[in-house]
Amino acid sequence: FQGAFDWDEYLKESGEKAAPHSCFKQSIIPPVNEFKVGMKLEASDPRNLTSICIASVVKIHGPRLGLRLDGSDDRNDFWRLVDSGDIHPIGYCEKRGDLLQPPLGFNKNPSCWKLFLQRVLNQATPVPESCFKKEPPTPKSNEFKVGMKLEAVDRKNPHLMCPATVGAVNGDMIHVVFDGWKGAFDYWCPYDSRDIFPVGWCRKTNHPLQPPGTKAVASSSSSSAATTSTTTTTMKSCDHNSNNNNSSSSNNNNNIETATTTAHA
Ligand code: MLZ
Repeated sequence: FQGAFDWDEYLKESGEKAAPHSCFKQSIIPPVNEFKVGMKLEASDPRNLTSICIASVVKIHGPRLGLRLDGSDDRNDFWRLVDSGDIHPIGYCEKRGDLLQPPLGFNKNPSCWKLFLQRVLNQATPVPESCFKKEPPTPKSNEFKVGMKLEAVDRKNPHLMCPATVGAVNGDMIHVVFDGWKGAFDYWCPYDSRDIFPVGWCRKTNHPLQPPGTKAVASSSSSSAATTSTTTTTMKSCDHNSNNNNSSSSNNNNNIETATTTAHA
């Protein structure tokens, strides 16, 4: 699948330039992903950034991690880089004297939280500390110029990375315009967003890169995703019987895709 889209040829044809690496808050040598599916960590709840929750690795694409908050369902899965500043080893919260929080929309009775947490932590395989990589430095200023090319996370289908162009620059913000999608997926983000990458990043890191979206080649999004399944701790009620049917949820993989692409496919 990596062979499907060739930046060199594409840049030559369009006469456009790739944004230089110094524009991005990304490591020059991309971090190695040593996480494994099923391992647990602590992560900020993306829907409620002040709370830190237990999360499980559910997917791995290059240096990116598909994460699911324990006690939440797969519709809230999200992606982080292994050198993201808002993921931490188990024990991070406690060390800071903080309490782990249930995720927003905790799908069990709130009174079960403590017991739930205890069980999750007892059974967890924690991500070893050495897997967490240092966050790269932030470039001093916004060096992006209109027309520069980059690779960007499609925030409506956040497992996907796609070729994009800087459509506008305004102060510290840039407008990410996805090539060939007529604006449907574009967004503004700060120049130091972790969702934007230099041209060639996907190839270097073995992360799938979607081809630009001319109607003729509109992608079938998931063919190249590293599919995996994970076990989740289930707990129907607070009554004991440690109701731990480690149900392997083999169709989890499709959920983000079906949930988020139907409106835009
Ligand atoms: N709905 C499309 C995904 C489009 C991805 C576009 N990224 C900029 C599909 O399923 O093919």
